[in-house]
Amino acid sequence: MAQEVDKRILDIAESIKEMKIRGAGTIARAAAEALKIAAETFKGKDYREFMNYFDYVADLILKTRPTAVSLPNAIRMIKRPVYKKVCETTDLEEIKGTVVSAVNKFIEESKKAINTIAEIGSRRIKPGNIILTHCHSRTALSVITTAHKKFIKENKEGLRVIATETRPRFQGLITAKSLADEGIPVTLIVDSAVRSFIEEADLVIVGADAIAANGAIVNKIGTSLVALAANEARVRVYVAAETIKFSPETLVGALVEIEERPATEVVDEKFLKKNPLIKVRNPAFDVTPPEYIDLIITEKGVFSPQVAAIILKDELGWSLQEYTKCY
Ligand code: RUB
Repeated sequence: MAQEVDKRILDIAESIKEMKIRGAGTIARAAAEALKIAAETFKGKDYREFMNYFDYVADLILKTRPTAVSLPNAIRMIKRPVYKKVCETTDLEEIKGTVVSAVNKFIEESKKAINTIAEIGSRRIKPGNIILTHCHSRTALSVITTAHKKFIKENKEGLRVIATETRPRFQGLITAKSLADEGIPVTLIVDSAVRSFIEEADLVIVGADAIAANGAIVNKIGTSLVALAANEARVRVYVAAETIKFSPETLVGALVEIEERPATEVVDEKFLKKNPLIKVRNPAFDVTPPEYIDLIITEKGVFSPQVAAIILKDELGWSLQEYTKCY
């Protein structure tokens, strides 16, 4: 690689790997930002050299975490107009400008999508509802806080939330703190207490890392158990997710890869050394079958998981076509 990778790009890649940048939507927007930095800091004069650098950075970011499908979707959405531009012109400035505007458009639309989901989702919540959530999904939280603020403004009863702590990385603590900052009372529980508390809840709202063509949801490990308990207790389960969480590859038979993280997130090095016969498994996500999901709330509207394949065809089907490469 003629151009050395910019330090800010390496920092983004490292932060995603180490989960300083985390949550599927945030990862996607950070990936887009890295491509913009690539365009803004490229020092060469040749468009082909730039495109090689651009592809290299895209691959570097893609390899950081495997499950959140919004990451490859974001990269595809940015690559598409850029590759098209390269077929029209060899002017480097124009090509770099296309990267910057594609990234800006992606980030702007993604933020707008979350606000739309919040607005749509909040219509499904009633004053005084108790909502159970798992992990830390900014999309799910935007639905909850939007509904709560609306009720308070209308002098109605606000919401309460039951948040799981979410072992082993404790993202539930971020959830609890950010809801408390919005004035929403939160009860924090250990993950294994979900079945004991589910009957207190009116609704479950979670986010998603990926949505498969059959309507299955891939989200933080434990989500499927929450959904199972909710199903048993006849509590509805809503998934709040941008359409960039739908996985186009699953339309053609691929499975979503479930990230397995280090054992040291669960127990410390000392424990592992002392107990060589104990093997620790640490999958970061699990799959909730469509039967356990009542509704997927997206920026395009609310859908039952059974229509996931249609959403995929309408919104992201193009991404399965090969790019025309003109360099
Ligand atoms: C985060 C997680 C979130 C989804 C959706 O996992 O599972 O529920 O990513 O989040 P991790 P958002 O902490 O391992 O990244 O709605 O913010 O995209």
